[in-house]
Amino acid sequence: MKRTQSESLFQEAQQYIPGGVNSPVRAFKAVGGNPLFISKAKGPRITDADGNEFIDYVSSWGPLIFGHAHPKIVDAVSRQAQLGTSFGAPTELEIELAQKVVDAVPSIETVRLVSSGTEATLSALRLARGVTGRDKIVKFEGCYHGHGDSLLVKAGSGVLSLGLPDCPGIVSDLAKNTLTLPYNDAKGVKELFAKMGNEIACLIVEPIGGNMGVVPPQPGFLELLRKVTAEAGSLLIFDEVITGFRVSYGGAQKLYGVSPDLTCLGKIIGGGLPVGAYGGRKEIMDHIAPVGAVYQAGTLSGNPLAVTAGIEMLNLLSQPGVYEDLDKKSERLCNGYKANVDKLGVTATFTRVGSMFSMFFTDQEIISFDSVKTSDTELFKRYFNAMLEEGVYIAPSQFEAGFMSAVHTNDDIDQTIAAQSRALQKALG
Ligand code: KE4
Repeated sequence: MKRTQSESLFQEAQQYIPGGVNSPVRAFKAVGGNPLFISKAKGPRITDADGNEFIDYVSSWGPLIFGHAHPKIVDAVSRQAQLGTSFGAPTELEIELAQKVVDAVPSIETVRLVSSGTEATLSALRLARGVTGRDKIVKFEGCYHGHGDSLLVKAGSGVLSLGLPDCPGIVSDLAKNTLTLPYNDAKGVKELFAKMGNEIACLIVEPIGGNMGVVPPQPGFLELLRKVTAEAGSLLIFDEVITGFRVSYGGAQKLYGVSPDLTCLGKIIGGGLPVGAYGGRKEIMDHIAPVGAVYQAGTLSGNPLAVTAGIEMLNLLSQPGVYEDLDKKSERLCNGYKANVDKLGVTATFTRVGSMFSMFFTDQEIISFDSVKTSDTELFKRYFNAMLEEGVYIAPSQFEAGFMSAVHTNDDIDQTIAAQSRALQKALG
């Protein structure tokens, strides 16, 4: 596969941008080689700077559930651009998107728009601490909630230990207020809240793990989180930046019937442009400035172009049958993968919730970050590069999710299944 253009662009990019990328996971560090520079994309396919075309299952890490450059989104954004790109003043468009989110997501009565998932989660944490007057927060190993300081924290020695900075620059006095548990660890959750529930401002969780690869909640896990946080007077925050409008029009909270106190959104609600959001009951959200005293602001929050893309995306997703179709397509792909794996005698475990899915090169049941870490990442590295050679673009890490779009056709899927069989054989050597 010709990569000369991407290679030279990568050399040039590194002169001006740290690591040549504006987000670390794009650098292909986990899979070797240098990143492909993408020049265009349409529907389920992307084309790199060397003209190589790929069937895409990264979907820009989740936002493009209706594929790349969807005409309804492009036309609407182009029209809005003619009317102005940013005013720093309220617009009718923001009311329209906010109303769609409020109508769709069961636990959201009012919502604040921001410009990224990270902004959404760090604002929600500040709000929870402001409302409860407490400092401690709880998160789960393997869940990623953006790069806010309180969230770039790794588990200390014991399960109930205080957090430690997960990278330089995180103040240890802040990190120690972040408590970390294994995902799906019901016993640990009960022990922690029994021990110090009244000190905990909030618990933040991806209701379906998407940043370890896809790790679904065990039956009863989300209900337990709802119970113990309510009993402790702590806020339950669902980070639905990936799952929001991905696994159902009302997100994971609709799918599983568990209502958090605050919900963080991003990705899909921006339709491929920068939008994040956090929302919840009005009594909580009214603590946010200018109504309340918890400060949060943003020059481009509710940006007209980004909000227009988000509105069009939610219009597309609200059509009847969309999620049933996404589920059927994703099942077709994963069943094809499973058939390939079985035929070749490869050890692999699959996870899927709707149109987010993963294949792990392990025989372990996938319930936590520890179980995911048993995967053969060397085999994944060979598999990833073989898939590229076969024209299929998957996430450049075993610990990321795969995404189906509404515009992948059965033919695209069958081509992918055939390509994956060849890629597996190459990877197995
Ligand atoms: P952003 O700040 O990247 O918009 O959102 C942060 C975030 C928050 N919560 C969840 C559950 C997320 O998955 C993310 C971001 N996801 C990663 C990859 N899974 C984005 C890719 C990247 O970092 O470049």
